[in-house]
Amino acid sequence: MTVRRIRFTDREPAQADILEEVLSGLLSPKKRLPPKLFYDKRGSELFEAICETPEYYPTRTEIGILRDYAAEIAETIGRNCILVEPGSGNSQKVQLLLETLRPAVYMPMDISKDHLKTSVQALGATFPWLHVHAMCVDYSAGLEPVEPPPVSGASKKVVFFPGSTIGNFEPGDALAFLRRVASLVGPGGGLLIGVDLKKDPTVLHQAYNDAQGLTREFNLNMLHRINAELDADFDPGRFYHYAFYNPRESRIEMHLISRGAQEIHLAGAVLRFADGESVHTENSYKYTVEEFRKLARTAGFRVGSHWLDDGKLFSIHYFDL
Ligand code: AVI
Repeated sequence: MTVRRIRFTDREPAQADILEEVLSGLLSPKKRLPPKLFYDKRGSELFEAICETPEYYPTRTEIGILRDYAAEIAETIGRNCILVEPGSGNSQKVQLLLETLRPAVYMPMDISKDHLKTSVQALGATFPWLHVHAMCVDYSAGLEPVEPPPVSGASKKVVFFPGSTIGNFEPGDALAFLRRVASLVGPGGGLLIGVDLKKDPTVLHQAYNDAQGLTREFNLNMLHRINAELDADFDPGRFYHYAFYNPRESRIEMHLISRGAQEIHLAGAVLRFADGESVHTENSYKYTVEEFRKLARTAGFRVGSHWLDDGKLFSIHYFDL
Protein backbone atom coordinates (compact mmCIF):
# COMPACT_ATOMS: atom_id res chain seq x y z
CA MET A 1 0.00 0.00 0.00
CA THR A 2 1.41 3.45 -0.85
CA VAL A 3 0.68 6.46 1.30
CA ARG A 4 1.95 9.99 1.26
CA ARG A 5 4.62 10.16 3.92
CA ILE A 6 3.51 13.52 5.29
CA ARG A 7 -0.13 14.59 5.58
CA PHE A 8 -1.65 17.67 7.11
CA THR A 9 -5.20 18.13 8.39
CA ASP A 10 -6.36 21.63 9.30
CA ARG A 11 -9.00 21.98 12.01
CA GLU A 12 -7.76 25.28 13.41
CA PRO A 13 -10.40 26.68 15.82
CA ALA A 14 -12.38 29.66 14.51
CA GLN A 15 -11.66 33.12 15.90
CA ALA A 16 -15.29 33.29 17.12
CA ASP A 17 -14.65 30.37 19.53
CA ILE A 18 -11.64 32.17 21.01
CA LEU A 19 -13.63 35.39 21.49
CA GLU A 20 -16.39 33.53 23.29
CA GLU A 21 -13.95 31.85 25.68
CA VAL A 22 -12.08 35.08 26.38
CA LEU A 23 -15.27 37.05 27.01
CA SER A 24 -16.86 34.47 29.26
CA GLY A 25 -13.60 34.16 31.25
CA LEU A 26 -13.18 37.89 31.71
CA LEU A 27 -16.83 38.52 32.54
CA SER A 28 -16.94 35.85 35.25
CA PRO A 29 -16.69 37.01 38.91
CA LYS A 30 -13.24 35.40 39.24
CA LYS A 31 -11.58 36.47 36.01
CA ARG A 32 -9.72 33.77 34.11
CA LEU A 33 -8.24 33.08 30.70
CA PRO A 34 -7.67 29.60 29.23
CA PRO A 35 -3.97 28.57 29.23
CA LYS A 36 -4.22 27.30 25.66
CA LEU A 37 -4.23 31.00 24.66
CA PHE A 38 -0.55 31.18 25.61
CA TYR A 39 0.45 29.34 22.47
CA ASP A 40 0.35 31.70 19.52
CA LYS A 41 3.62 31.98 17.56
CA ARG A 42 5.25 34.34 20.05
CA GLY A 43 3.93 32.37 23.04
CA SER A 44 5.23 29.10 21.65
CA GLU A 45 8.65 30.70 21.12
CA LEU A 46 8.60 32.07 24.64
CA PHE A 47 7.66 28.68 26.05
CA GLU A 48 10.58 27.11 24.23
CA ALA A 49 12.87 29.77 25.68
CA ILE A 50 11.46 29.11 29.20
CA CYS A 51 12.35 25.44 28.76
CA GLU A 52 15.99 26.50 28.30
CA THR A 53 16.18 28.56 31.50
CA PRO A 54 18.21 27.18 34.42
CA GLU A 55 15.17 27.44 36.71
CA TYR A 56 12.66 25.52 34.56
CA TYR A 57 13.85 21.99 35.36
CA PRO A 58 10.91 19.94 33.90
CA THR A 59 12.00 19.97 30.25
CA ARG A 60 15.64 19.06 30.67
CA THR A 61 14.80 16.53 33.39
CA GLU A 62 12.21 14.79 31.23
CA ILE A 63 14.61 14.82 28.27
CA GLY A 64 17.24 13.25 30.52
CA ILE A 65 14.83 10.46 31.50
CA LEU A 66 13.87 9.85 27.85
CA ARG A 67 17.56 9.69 26.86
CA ASP A 68 18.53 7.39 29.70
CA TYR A 69 15.60 5.03 29.28
CA ALA A 70 14.70 5.27 25.57
CA ALA A 71 15.57 1.61 24.91
CA GLU A 72 13.65 0.38 27.96
CA ILE A 73 10.64 2.56 27.12
CA ALA A 74 10.62 1.38 23.49
CA GLU A 75 10.85 -2.21 24.62
CA THR A 76 7.93 -1.72 27.01
CA ILE A 77 5.76 -0.20 24.27
CA GLY A 78 6.83 -2.35 21.30
CA ARG A 79 7.44 -1.37 17.66
CA ASN A 80 5.02 -0.27 14.92
CA CYS A 81 2.51 1.57 17.04
CA ILE A 82 0.40 4.49 15.84
CA LEU A 83 1.92 7.22 17.96
CA VAL A 84 -0.43 10.15 18.65
CA GLU A 85 0.94 13.27 20.34
CA PRO A 86 -1.65 15.87 21.43
CA GLY A 87 -0.04 19.32 21.87
CA SER A 88 3.11 18.23 20.06
CA GLY A 89 4.67 21.74 19.86
CA ASN A 90 8.11 21.41 18.27
CA SER A 91 8.05 17.57 18.56
CA GLN A 92 11.41 17.77 20.30
CA LYS A 93 10.90 15.03 22.87
CA VAL A 94 9.41 12.41 20.58
CA GLN A 95 12.60 12.55 18.51
CA LEU A 96 14.43 10.89 21.39
CA LEU A 97 12.19 7.86 20.97
CA LEU A 98 11.61 7.60 17.23
CA GLU A 99 14.71 5.61 16.27
CA THR A 100 14.22 2.99 18.99
CA LEU A 101 10.42 2.95 18.95
CA ARG A 102 10.03 2.95 15.14
CA PRO A 103 6.30 3.77 15.07
CA ALA A 104 4.31 2.90 11.97
CA VAL A 105 2.98 6.45 11.91
CA TYR A 106 3.43 9.55 14.05
CA MET A 107 0.39 11.83 14.49
CA PRO A 108 1.32 15.20 16.03
CA MET A 109 -1.60 17.47 16.99
CA ASP A 110 -1.21 21.13 17.84
CA ILE A 111 -3.30 24.28 17.99
CA SER A 112 -0.46 26.45 16.60
CA LYS A 113 -0.54 25.86 12.84
CA ASP A 114 2.69 27.58 11.80
CA HIS A 115 4.62 25.90 14.56
CA LEU A 116 3.21 22.51 13.62
CA LYS A 117 4.06 22.93 9.95
CA THR A 118 7.65 23.93 10.70
CA SER A 119 8.24 21.03 13.06
CA VAL A 120 6.69 18.49 10.70
CA GLN A 121 8.99 19.62 7.90
CA ALA A 122 12.01 19.32 10.17
CA LEU A 123 10.89 15.85 11.31
CA GLY A 124 10.51 14.70 7.72
CA ALA A 125 14.08 15.75 6.99
CA THR A 126 15.56 14.09 10.10
CA PHE A 127 13.53 10.87 9.91
CA PRO A 128 13.03 10.15 6.19
CA TRP A 129 11.44 6.76 6.93
CA LEU A 130 8.75 8.20 9.21
CA HIS A 131 5.08 8.50 8.19
CA VAL A 132 3.60 11.66 9.67
CA HIS A 133 -0.04 12.72 9.78
CA ALA A 134 -0.13 16.17 11.43
CA MET A 135 -3.36 17.80 12.60
CA CYS A 136 -3.91 21.43 13.50
CA VAL A 137 -6.60 20.98 16.14
CA ASP A 138 -7.61 22.09 19.62
CA TYR A 139 -7.19 18.68 21.25
CA SER A 140 -8.67 19.99 24.51
CA ALA A 141 -12.00 20.06 22.65
CA GLY A 142 -11.79 16.29 21.99
CA LEU A 143 -9.55 13.54 20.68
CA GLU A 144 -12.20 11.62 18.81
CA PRO A 145 -11.47 12.72 15.22
CA VAL A 146 -8.04 11.07 15.18
CA GLU A 147 -8.08 8.69 12.25
CA PRO A 148 -4.70 7.30 11.29
CA PRO A 149 -3.80 7.05 7.61
CA PRO A 150 -3.76 3.52 6.21
CA VAL A 151 -0.24 2.34 7.01
CA SER A 152 0.31 -1.38 6.83
CA GLY A 153 1.76 -3.27 9.79
CA ALA A 154 0.53 -0.83 12.43
CA SER A 155 -0.08 -2.42 15.81
CA LYS A 156 -1.74 -0.55 18.65
CA LYS A 157 -2.40 3.14 19.25
CA VAL A 158 -0.24 4.86 21.83
CA VAL A 159 -0.72 8.43 23.05
CA PHE A 160 2.46 10.32 23.96
CA PHE A 161 1.71 13.21 26.31
CA PRO A 162 4.98 14.59 27.68
CA GLY A 163 5.87 17.85 29.42
CA SER A 164 3.44 17.47 32.34
CA THR A 165 0.80 19.18 30.25
CA ILE A 166 -1.64 17.00 32.19
CA GLY A 167 -0.74 19.26 35.14
CA ASN A 168 -2.45 22.16 33.35
CA PHE A 169 -5.80 20.34 33.58
CA GLU A 170 -8.01 20.62 36.66
CA PRO A 171 -8.01 17.19 38.39
CA GLY A 172 -11.53 16.36 37.14
CA ASP A 173 -10.57 17.42 33.62
CA ALA A 174 -7.34 15.41 33.87
CA LEU A 175 -9.41 12.32 34.68
CA ALA A 176 -11.81 13.07 31.81
CA PHE A 177 -8.84 13.54 29.45
CA LEU A 178 -7.27 10.23 30.53
CA ARG A 179 -10.63 8.53 29.93
CA ARG A 180 -10.77 10.05 26.45
CA VAL A 181 -7.24 8.80 25.79
CA ALA A 182 -8.31 5.34 26.99
CA SER A 183 -11.24 5.29 24.59
CA LEU A 184 -9.07 6.63 21.74
CA VAL A 185 -6.35 3.98 22.11
CA GLY A 186 -8.76 1.14 22.96
CA PRO A 187 -7.89 -2.31 24.34
CA GLY A 188 -4.21 -3.10 23.83
CA GLY A 189 -3.37 0.60 23.41
CA GLY A 190 -1.23 2.65 25.74
CA LEU A 191 -0.30 6.01 27.19
CA LEU A 192 3.23 7.34 27.70
CA ILE A 193 2.93 10.45 29.85
CA GLY A 194 5.30 12.89 31.58
CA VAL A 195 4.18 14.15 34.99
CA ASP A 196 5.89 16.73 37.16
CA LEU A 197 6.34 15.65 40.78
CA LYS A 198 5.66 17.36 44.10
CA LYS A 199 8.82 18.84 45.56
CA ASP A 200 10.34 21.67 47.59
CA PRO A 201 8.10 24.70 46.87
CA THR A 202 11.18 26.93 46.49
CA VAL A 203 12.28 24.92 43.47
CA LEU A 204 8.77 25.21 42.03
CA HIS A 205 8.57 28.93 42.73
CA GLN A 206 11.83 29.60 40.91
CA ALA A 207 10.75 27.52 37.92
CA TYR A 208 7.78 29.84 37.33
CA ASN A 209 9.64 33.05 38.22
CA ASP A 210 12.79 32.81 36.12
CA ALA A 211 15.40 35.54 36.51
CA GLN A 212 15.29 36.48 32.80
CA GLY A 213 11.58 37.28 33.10
CA LEU A 214 10.58 34.93 30.27
CA THR A 215 7.68 33.40 32.22
CA ARG A 216 6.49 36.92 32.98
CA GLU A 217 6.61 37.76 29.26
CA PHE A 218 4.87 34.48 28.42
CA ASN A 219 2.05 35.29 30.82
CA LEU A 220 1.69 38.89 29.56
CA ASN A 221 1.82 37.72 25.95
CA MET A 222 -1.75 36.54 26.40
CA LEU A 223 -2.87 40.17 26.60
CA HIS A 224 -0.81 41.11 23.52
CA ARG A 225 -2.48 38.22 21.70
CA ILE A 226 -6.00 39.25 22.71
CA ASN A 227 -5.24 42.79 21.53
CA ALA A 228 -3.86 41.59 18.19
CA GLU A 229 -6.46 38.93 17.42
CA LEU A 230 -9.59 40.26 19.07
CA ASP A 231 -8.91 43.98 18.84
CA ALA A 232 -8.96 44.63 22.60
CA ASP A 233 -7.14 47.56 24.20
CA PHE A 234 -5.18 45.97 27.07
CA ASP A 235 -2.08 47.86 28.16
CA PRO A 236 0.09 44.87 29.22
CA GLY A 237 2.32 47.30 31.14
CA ARG A 238 -0.60 47.79 33.53
CA PHE A 239 -0.58 44.12 34.62
CA TYR A 240 2.07 42.15 36.43
CA HIS A 241 2.97 38.47 36.44
CA TYR A 242 2.29 36.64 39.71
CA ALA A 243 3.11 32.94 40.10
CA PHE A 244 3.24 30.97 43.34
CA TYR A 245 2.91 27.42 44.66
CA ASN A 246 -0.37 26.70 46.43
CA PRO A 247 0.43 23.67 48.64
CA ARG A 248 -3.17 23.01 49.63
CA GLU A 249 -4.12 22.57 45.99
CA SER A 250 -0.76 21.05 44.96
CA ARG A 251 -0.43 23.50 42.13
CA ILE A 252 1.47 26.45 40.75
CA GLU A 253 -0.95 29.26 40.02
CA MET A 254 -0.21 31.93 37.43
CA HIS A 255 -2.09 35.22 37.50
CA LEU A 256 -2.01 38.60 35.81
CA ILE A 257 -2.66 41.30 38.38
CA SER A 258 -4.13 44.68 37.49
CA ARG A 259 -1.97 47.65 38.40
CA GLY A 260 -4.67 50.12 39.41
CA ALA A 261 -8.35 50.23 38.46
CA GLN A 262 -8.90 50.14 34.71
CA GLU A 263 -11.39 49.51 31.94
CA ILE A 264 -10.70 47.37 28.90
CA HIS A 265 -12.76 47.33 25.72
CA LEU A 266 -13.33 44.08 23.88
CA ALA A 267 -15.91 43.30 21.19
CA GLY A 268 -18.34 45.94 22.44
CA ALA A 269 -17.99 44.90 26.10
CA VAL A 270 -16.43 47.03 28.83
CA LEU A 271 -14.36 44.93 31.24
CA ARG A 272 -13.68 46.55 34.61
CA PHE A 273 -10.63 45.64 36.68
CA ALA A 274 -10.18 46.71 40.30
CA ASP A 275 -6.72 47.60 41.59
CA GLY A 276 -4.96 44.32 42.40
CA GLU A 277 -7.64 42.19 40.76
CA SER A 278 -6.36 38.93 39.30
CA VAL A 279 -6.89 37.19 35.99
CA HIS A 280 -6.09 33.55 36.66
CA THR A 281 -4.26 32.29 33.58
CA GLU A 282 -2.89 28.86 34.52
CA ASN A 283 -2.67 26.10 37.08
CA SER A 284 0.12 23.58 36.97
CA TYR A 285 -0.71 20.64 39.24
CA LYS A 286 2.03 18.49 40.74
CA TYR A 287 1.52 14.83 41.67
CA THR A 288 3.28 12.08 43.56
CA VAL A 289 3.95 8.91 41.55
CA GLU A 290 1.25 7.13 43.57
CA GLU A 291 -1.33 9.89 43.10
CA PHE A 292 -0.87 9.82 39.36
CA ARG A 293 -0.99 6.02 39.14
CA LYS A 294 -4.27 6.13 41.04
CA LEU A 295 -5.68 8.71 38.61
CA ALA A 296 -4.69 6.58 35.62
CA ARG A 297 -6.20 3.49 37.24
CA THR A 298 -9.45 5.38 37.83
CA ALA A 299 -9.46 6.27 34.12
CA GLY A 300 -9.34 2.56 33.27
CA PHE A 301 -5.63 2.02 32.61
CA ARG A 302 -3.61 -0.82 34.06
CA VAL A 303 -0.71 0.37 36.15
CA GLY A 304 2.45 -0.19 34.18
CA SER A 305 6.00 1.09 34.42
CA HIS A 306 7.45 4.43 35.39
CA TRP A 307 10.84 6.07 35.11
CA LEU A 308 12.32 8.86 37.26
CA ASP A 309 15.44 11.05 37.27
CA ASP A 310 17.94 10.66 40.14
CA GLY A 311 16.65 13.81 41.86
CA LYS A 312 13.04 12.51 41.68
CA LEU A 313 11.92 15.78 40.14
CA PHE A 314 9.92 14.34 37.23
CA SER A 315 8.21 11.08 36.23
CA ILE A 316 7.38 9.33 32.97
CA HIS A 317 4.69 6.63 33.13
CA TYR A 318 3.55 4.01 30.67
CA PHE A 319 0.07 2.61 31.19
CA ASP A 320 -1.75 0.15 28.98
CA LEU A 321 -5.30 -0.97 28.59
C1 AVI B 1 3.04 23.38 29.31
N1 AVI B 1 3.02 23.34 30.77
C2 AVI B 1 3.24 21.99 31.26
C3 AVI B 1 3.89 24.32 31.42
C4 AVI B 1 3.83 24.14 32.95
O1 AVI B 1 4.90 24.04 33.55
O2 AVI B 1 2.74 24.09 33.50
C5 AVI B 1 3.48 25.73 31.04
C6 AVI B 1 4.27 26.78 31.75
N2 AVI B 1 3.77 27.79 32.37
C7 AVI B 1 4.72 28.52 32.85
N3 AVI B 1 5.87 27.99 32.60
C8 AVI B 1 5.62 26.87 31.87
